[in-house]
Amino acid sequence: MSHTQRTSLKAKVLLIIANTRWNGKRPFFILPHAALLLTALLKEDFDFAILDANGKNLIEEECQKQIGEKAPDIILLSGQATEYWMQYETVFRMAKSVAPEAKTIFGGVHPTVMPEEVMRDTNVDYAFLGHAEERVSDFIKLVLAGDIGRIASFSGVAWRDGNGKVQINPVKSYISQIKKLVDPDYSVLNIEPYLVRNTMEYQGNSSVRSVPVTTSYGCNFCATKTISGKGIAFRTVSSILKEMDMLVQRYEIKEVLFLDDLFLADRKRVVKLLNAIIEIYGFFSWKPSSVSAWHLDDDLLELMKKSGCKQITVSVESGSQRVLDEIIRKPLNLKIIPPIVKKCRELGIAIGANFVIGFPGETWQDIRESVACAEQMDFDVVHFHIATPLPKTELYETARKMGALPENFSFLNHGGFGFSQAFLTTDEFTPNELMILRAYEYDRINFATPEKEMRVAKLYGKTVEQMREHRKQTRRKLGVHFG
Ligand code: B12
Repeated sequence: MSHTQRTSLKAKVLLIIANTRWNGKRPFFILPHAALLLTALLKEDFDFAILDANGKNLIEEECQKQIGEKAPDIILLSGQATEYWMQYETVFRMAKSVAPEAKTIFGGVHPTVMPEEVMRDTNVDYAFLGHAEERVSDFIKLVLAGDIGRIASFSGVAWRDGNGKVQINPVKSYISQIKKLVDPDYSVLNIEPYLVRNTMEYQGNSSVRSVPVTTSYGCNFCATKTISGKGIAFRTVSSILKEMDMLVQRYEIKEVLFLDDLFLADRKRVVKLLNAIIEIYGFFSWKPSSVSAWHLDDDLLELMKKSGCKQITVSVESGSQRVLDEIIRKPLNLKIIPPIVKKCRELGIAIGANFVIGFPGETWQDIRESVACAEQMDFDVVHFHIATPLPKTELYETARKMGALPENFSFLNHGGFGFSQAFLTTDEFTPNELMILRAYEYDRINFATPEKEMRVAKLYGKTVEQMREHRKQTRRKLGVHFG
């Protein structure tokens, strides 16, 4: 359709959500919060649409066809994790082949931490770094107007100058510095495909209609200093309740997942939210993602239970106090964990724990201490992860300086970067040792007795037989039990 035939005078902006299953990757099926915020930020100014290849499970050809049919002026893509970089490249290749005139803008975590690399792909016209609030609409207008002069001084974008040379304007502000957070807008994305995830392959497993609600932005670990700065932006209780109410009324949601890792960080806000949930719903099933143990105490756990919390996962990371203190500098005293487990048992809140093995500087003995801790503390389920040197993290820099990364290491490795892969070799461990240990200790600890086997199966809403098959695949593929 030519521009003159259009009914709307507004420019057509199309946000594409890549299909996580492309390129043989594990499926990832969590409602993308960024898409809801971009809707709120763009739908008034533009003719805004979303092409959700993930929710609709579109094959590449179908996605490409639909991009062509929509004839957008601007194509947006959000990249939350470097692990999925191949799918992002696929989207831009498709976009340029059927809509060569459209300008492509790549935002989200991946372009924020790796702008040089993503701009090597000439199908990406612009990388957008950092938060979108108070910026994205203005930027799209500049792109539509071809105003290179103002783009050149727009902070937090990567672009090409008249000679085709990539220029990167550093990020000047973070999400905690903006004046007002926007509420997620559900009016354009069809969220139905994301509501039930009752399989073990998808994160945020749930057998009832459930949805993640993000309540804060920022974090203290990982690549977050590059992405969100040091501050934290908390949504207000009334904004969260408004979203929950809409989800219940319109989508008959039965459970909410609070997946932001800072959900409990502001005690006052959590207490206010949970009391309001009790007042409004009496009881509403909810689960947080991983929580920091030091935010928990008996009073809070009781309130959490009363309001509907079914399950928590504590991020212990290491069972070696030395590793916590000296290597990851996490302010966690392991002594506080057993009383929390005890209280959760008393209240009937299921408690899982996350451990990370394979940090640079960690000894084999430290790793064995983590395994022993995971076993002795009697969690309902434990997960072992392998330290991943993500781009723009201290972990990556330390590993590089130690010579722990392979010579040909690349984040953009076709063989796979990310989940359940080990990369570091030190005097103490090799990638293979870590992957074998992880898969077998997961199996040994979680399924030690018939009672434990049933407990874990129940937690996942699976039968013991289904669980056994999952375990077999986990062992056979050393943890890569999907795809
Ligand atoms: C909550 C969270 C999750 C939740 C997801 C919840 C959800 N509904 O999406 C869960 C627990 C499921 C999760 C899973 C994973 N996560 Co996570 N997660 C986070 C966390 C803590 C916050 C993310 C978030 O919701 N932010 C709020 C949203 C709105 O922000 P945003 O996506 O960045 O979007 C803003 C801007 O980037 C921008 N923007 C985004 N897209 C676009 C697009 C355009 C065109 C434009 C202009 C702007 C724009 O606008 C938005 C509003 O300002 C971040 C840490 C962080 N501070 O970012 C890690 C983080 C993103 N996760 C990370 C990882 C590694 C993962 C996993 C791969 C872990 C794993 N091994 O399984 C998976 C895979 C996720 C996937 N497939 O995308 C890493 C990614 C690092 C990297 N380089 O890859 C981070 C940065 C943490 C870290 N370790 O450093 N995660």
